Amino acid sequence: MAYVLAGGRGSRLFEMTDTRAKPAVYFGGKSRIIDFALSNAINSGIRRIGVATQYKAHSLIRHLQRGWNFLRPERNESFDILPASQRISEFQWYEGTADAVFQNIDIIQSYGPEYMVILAGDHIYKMDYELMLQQHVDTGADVTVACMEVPKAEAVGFGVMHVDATDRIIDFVEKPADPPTLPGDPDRSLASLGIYVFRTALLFEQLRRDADTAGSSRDFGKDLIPWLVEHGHAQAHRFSSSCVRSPEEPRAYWRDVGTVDAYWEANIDLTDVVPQLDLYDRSWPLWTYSEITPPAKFVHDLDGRRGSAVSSLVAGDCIVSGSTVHRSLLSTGVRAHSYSSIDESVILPMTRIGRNARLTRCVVDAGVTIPDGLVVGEDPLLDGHRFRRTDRGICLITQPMIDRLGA
Ligand code: ADQ
Ligand code: ADP
Repeated sequence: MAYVLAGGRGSRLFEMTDTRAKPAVYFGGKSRIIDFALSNAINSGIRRIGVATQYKAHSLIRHLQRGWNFLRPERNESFDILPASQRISEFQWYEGTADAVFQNIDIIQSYGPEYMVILAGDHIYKMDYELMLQQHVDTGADVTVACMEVPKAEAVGFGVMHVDATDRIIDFVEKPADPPTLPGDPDRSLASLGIYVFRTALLFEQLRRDADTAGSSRDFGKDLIPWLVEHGHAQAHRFSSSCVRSPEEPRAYWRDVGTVDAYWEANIDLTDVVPQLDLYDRSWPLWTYSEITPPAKFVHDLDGRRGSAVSSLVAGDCIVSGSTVHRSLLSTGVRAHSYSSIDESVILPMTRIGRNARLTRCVVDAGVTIPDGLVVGEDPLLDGHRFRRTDRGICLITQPMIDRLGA
């Protein structure tokens, strides 16, 4: 059974997660972030899935209900949405990630899975969990933790480990201020991806032990994993060597799109001629909920000069009418009107871009109406006053920010 943790807020995405949890944030024109972990589970052959939700879960739950309800109990499959619902006590929401599993032990038990794959619902990656599961069975470890080498500077945001020659984890620290580095390489660290495989019985035993431990924050990275490293057998699973069955897969791809810059970049990367993340790989399809939409349409302006999109991804129900789109991503239902231009921008669903607008290096939230003539990305000072502008000069635009322009 795959158990997806989807309750975290993702506060570094600012206004994009004001009304929705990070796993529900749109990504790649047609999908939401959580679709990547769920697609990995389906593509790895897993047909029992639970998703724990908590923070601002409405649009996430709606998406899961619409898109992921195809698993059928009569075929021994299951799909459960598990919102924090004070099942253990009326004073207790999900405390940490481990608690989000602990509070649903009885529901998991009713399916009797032998192994559990615990995942985070907020990363963009392709991974064959079956390979990790096989390694877990082969090594006989108590827990297997997926890991990847990252630059030391980035490792501060991860659980960081030391391994021995057999990749057994001998030390684990959660989000260290000064991350330990790889032997012989002072610039790189081995980071946990927050993906764990356990035998279910052992996981339950550990969750109960941890629940009885005073002072525990009930978290995998802070409590359970460090305890098992010290008292049991924790094994590392190298992500880079495990990606996907398809031999054509160029390189392992894993991204935390937790900041506006990283989110923008990962989306814009998809417009490369040969992107690292291949959404067109039929051996590893990205499953999602998708509305029934008419095809994207391109109409030229009165001069017959504009009305095109190049090096861009354009979803269904978009109409590019007399405007120019370059290195951008238009999600479902975007309308771009005459004489406007969109460059290196991520436009989320149901956005309207008025005439003569010019958007450069923007992320435009779902449903925003960009007024006629608005120019963003050309005057850093003005942009910084009006929108959320990052150090890299990316502007996040939401409807309340647009409404304030008129005030
Ligand atoms: P973080 O990602 O910082 O570190 P956390 O904020 O706990 O850990 O989030 C993990 C996942 O659980 C996210 O998908 C989040 O949405 C979800 N989540 C958080 N709190 C939850 C709750 N109360 N209920 C349900 N779901 C919840 C973790 C590990 C690190 C590892 C990184 C890799 O702790 O060791 O390096 O993931 O990104
Ligand atoms: P998404 O764009 O992720 O599909 P929605 O925009 O429909 O989601 O809304 C996400 C959640 O936030 C929903 O629960 C919705 O009811 C709520 N929401 C949306 N806009 C507002 C708002 N202006 N004020 C308060 N809640 C809102």
